[in-house]
Amino acid sequence: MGNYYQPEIETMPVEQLQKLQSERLVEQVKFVYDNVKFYHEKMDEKGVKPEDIKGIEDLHKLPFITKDDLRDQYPYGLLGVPLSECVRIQSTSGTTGRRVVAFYTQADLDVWEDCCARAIMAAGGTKEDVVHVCYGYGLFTGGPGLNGGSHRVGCLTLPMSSGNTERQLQFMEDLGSTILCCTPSYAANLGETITEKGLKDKIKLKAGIFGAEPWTEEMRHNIEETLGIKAYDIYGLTEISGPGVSFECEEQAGMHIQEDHFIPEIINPDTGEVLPEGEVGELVFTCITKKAFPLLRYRTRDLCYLTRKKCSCGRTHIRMHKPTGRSDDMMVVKGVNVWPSQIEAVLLKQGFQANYQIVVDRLGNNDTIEVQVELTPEMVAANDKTVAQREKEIVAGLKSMLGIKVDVKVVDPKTIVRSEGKAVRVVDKRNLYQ
Ligand code: DLL
Repeated sequence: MGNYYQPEIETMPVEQLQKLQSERLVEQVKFVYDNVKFYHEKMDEKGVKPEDIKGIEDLHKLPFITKDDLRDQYPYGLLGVPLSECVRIQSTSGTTGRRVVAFYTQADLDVWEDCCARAIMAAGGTKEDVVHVCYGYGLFTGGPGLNGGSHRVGCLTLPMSSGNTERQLQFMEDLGSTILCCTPSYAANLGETITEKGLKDKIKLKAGIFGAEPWTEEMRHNIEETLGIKAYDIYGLTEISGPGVSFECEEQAGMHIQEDHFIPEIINPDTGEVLPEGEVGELVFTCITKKAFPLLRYRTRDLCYLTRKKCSCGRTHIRMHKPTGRSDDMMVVKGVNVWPSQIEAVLLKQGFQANYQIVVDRLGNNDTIEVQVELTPEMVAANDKTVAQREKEIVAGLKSMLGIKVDVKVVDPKTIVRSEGKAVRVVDKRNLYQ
């Protein structure tokens, strides 16, 4: 058993927490300076010595590290310990050609699993629960992270991995799964099949822990309704360990960042300036306990804001608001910044589900953007509006949200490919011409 159950740390008064962070930061900066040549040189270049970092108030003096740095240092350039001390790697999918390999010592794995255990407990998990993990296993951190966390809490753990929806539902029914862990898009997909097959009464789920991709409040309500559960958000990234960097409590009002391990900052992505609490900007993390892959001031590219407002759950750890997308997810279409999450919000508000795809292309010198979205079975049954009427309403909703004309095609149910892991929402064909 790990030492995840530490209410005294999760509810520690903020001054005490910050003192702990300062002590850990000072130690970590020295460790990194002495053991990672890359940081040593980067800090020297900036004229910062480990003794200049006396506490969290000096964090801003350290240089940033970016995904490009990770790629340049691939595979071993950022190791803080000899390779013989490492026991595991995990990796990002590398869909944009930027594969990142993260390393873990056994102690790093223990911390990561403790973080996931805290998230499961915050969602009401106890050793009486049956945790159904259908995040992917393997290099992706989702499956191994939640699996490890579930073991620590002592839950019966079903290492289902992704895909094979029939089998997922069979196990869910036969073994009485109570907590579902997967991407929100797969949860929606499962919910759809459960409704179709009339299985809702046979399913015992009470909670879901969903993350790895952005999802809207509207999508949360849909999932909660179709599965009859409370849906909790969980956030993390491979570079910083995996899922569990932050998680929602019963308030479902932002995710508590596990500040005894990770110090967050929000910066202006263009200037690097640190922004005050409450302002939206790029999330940056400094790991203060990790040893094999010890990142300081890592720029995540995720956009969100932080709040230290008191939470009724009693946890004092700062909360991050749902990332609205990544700064590099943003598309510039017809000269306007467009985030897929904005389009999703419009569709869900009009009663559609998150079964949609955005296709961006270029015709001559002009961008084109088309949103394809499926009719829901309820819409087909109600038959109260024509497809043309629905398309018109979406075009108007998107125009008022984005300020540009978007082509819309409403298609039949089940015609858009379902995702089993992270959903592919955007097909940007313009890249083909570059
Ligand atoms: O997605 C880790 C994870 C697994 C998190 C399972 C939660 C649950 P990566 O594949 O490295 O790691 O992708 C990290 O996914 O920088 C965000 O852009 C996005 N992301 C992760 N969680 C959320 C979330 C995992 N709850 C990248 N909301 C991050 C929005 C999320 N975006």
